Amino acid sequence: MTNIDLEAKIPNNVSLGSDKKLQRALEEWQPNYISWWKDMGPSGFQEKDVWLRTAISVDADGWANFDYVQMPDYRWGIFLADPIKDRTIGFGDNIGAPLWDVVPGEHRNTLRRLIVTQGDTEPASVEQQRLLGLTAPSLYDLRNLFQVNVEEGRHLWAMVYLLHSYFGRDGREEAEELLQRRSGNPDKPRILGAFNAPIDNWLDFFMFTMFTDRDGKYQLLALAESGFDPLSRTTRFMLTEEAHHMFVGESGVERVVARTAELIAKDPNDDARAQGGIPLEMIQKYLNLWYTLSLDLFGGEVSSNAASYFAAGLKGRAKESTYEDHKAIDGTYRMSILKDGVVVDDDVPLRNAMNEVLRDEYADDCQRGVDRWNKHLVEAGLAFRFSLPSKRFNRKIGLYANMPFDPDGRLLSPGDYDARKDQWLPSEADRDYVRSLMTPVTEPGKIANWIGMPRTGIKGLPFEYEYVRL
Ligand code: BYC
Ligand code: FE
Ligand code: FE
Repeated sequence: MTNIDLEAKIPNNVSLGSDKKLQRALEEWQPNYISWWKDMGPSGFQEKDVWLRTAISVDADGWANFDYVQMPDYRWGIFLADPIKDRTIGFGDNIGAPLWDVVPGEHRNTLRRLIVTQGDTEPASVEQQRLLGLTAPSLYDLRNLFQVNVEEGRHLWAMVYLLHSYFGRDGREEAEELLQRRSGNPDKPRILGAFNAPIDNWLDFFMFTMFTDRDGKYQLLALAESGFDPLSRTTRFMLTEEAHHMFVGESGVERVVARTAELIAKDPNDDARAQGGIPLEMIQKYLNLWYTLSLDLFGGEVSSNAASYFAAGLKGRAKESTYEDHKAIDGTYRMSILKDGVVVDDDVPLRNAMNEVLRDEYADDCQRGVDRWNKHLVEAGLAFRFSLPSKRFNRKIGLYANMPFDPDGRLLSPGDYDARKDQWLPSEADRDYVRSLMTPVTEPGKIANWIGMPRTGIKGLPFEYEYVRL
């Protein structure tokens, strides 16, 4: 395993010191990154000590060190997972061929685009979440938010390393632009839809880390299969960090659900809202919103882009080795498509269906989380159940973009849809209500009324621990 040089100006396990030109270029990018972080990173807490984990090795066990750090001093660095012995290109037209250690000329633009798209999401999410610290429900949650934020910052470093090392001047320009675009800014928006949507309360945040970070998991799994080995190794290490982000989301929503169930039990009229909680129906609307925004991130159902990524060996399926046919030339994939305004099943050539294959795996993974939330409702003796809406509902990308499907997947008239939309997605009134609950709780051991306690604290520490010193 390649040792991590933690003393270096840029911590890394890629022997950065032996490539002076690259090192200089990245050291020039570093202050721009820090100034972006100070402007667009977590607002109000830059000078506070936060109990954070930092990567110190890429070993499966014990890669992390926990300590108090002020966020601008976080040791953001470049960490690649170790190469997999004897790995060759695992799918597509070049199956069995040696991996690429440099960018093949014919795939240069495509690869750069994939890396830029991936890289763009990372700072975008930090920008989206920058004000949440001001309304955290507990110090435990505040710390988790910042942990997620610094790691998304590190994911940006991971992509910028690839751009600087392998894409010359174009790559350096792209790396600059990753610091120029701004989430939600109409003049210079982030690239993908969900990363321009506002995250203005903690329910948004938990749904985002549940559903949108989980798109990250699936995209990273697909890129980890890449024949371009540096991309594969970078994304494999990013995946180890991603697990925590999804934990924050899934357990966060779970704690909201558990608390709502408690408040319903307490109230003479079974009214969570009367007790200052978030009603189950409202939670479902936020689920509908972030799940569907995240479905869009997989791209069109039928995609020639996806087919060519696969053919070239640039982007595979999640856990490609679990499939039998790695060429996918003759296969088809059954999906619902629109024919003359009617939804019908159709067999699409497999390579063109790769976005949908990945989206379906993702949907199954989301369902497992939703099932765990529902267990709380069963235990509480409540009849309500959460569910994932139809993949046709609220889409902005692909076959079903901007069409009035309801959460059951039925096509409505535009008028009907508009009249009922507020039953399915957070309305202004819902947003106002959730926002009204977001008063900060900053005393160690205390927690806001609308959310339950976590099962355990961080890394064996109690919930009462002072995770952020204010
Ligand atoms: N918004 O063939 P199509 C993460 C564009 S999240 C706006 O259907 P393709 C994270 C598309 O670019 C993971 N535009 O799509 C999570 C294309 O444009 P052009 C991020 C969209 O190329 C939380 C056109 O529509 N990683 O890490 O097969 C916190 C039709 O293209 C969208 C990646 O995305 C959209 N939602 O697939 C922090 C992996 N969807 O060519 C981080 C890299 C599509 O007409 N990216 N378009 O100009 C990819 O693999 C692909 O670019 C996509 C799109 C899967 C996103
Ligand atoms: Fe990330
Ligand atoms: Fe993430």
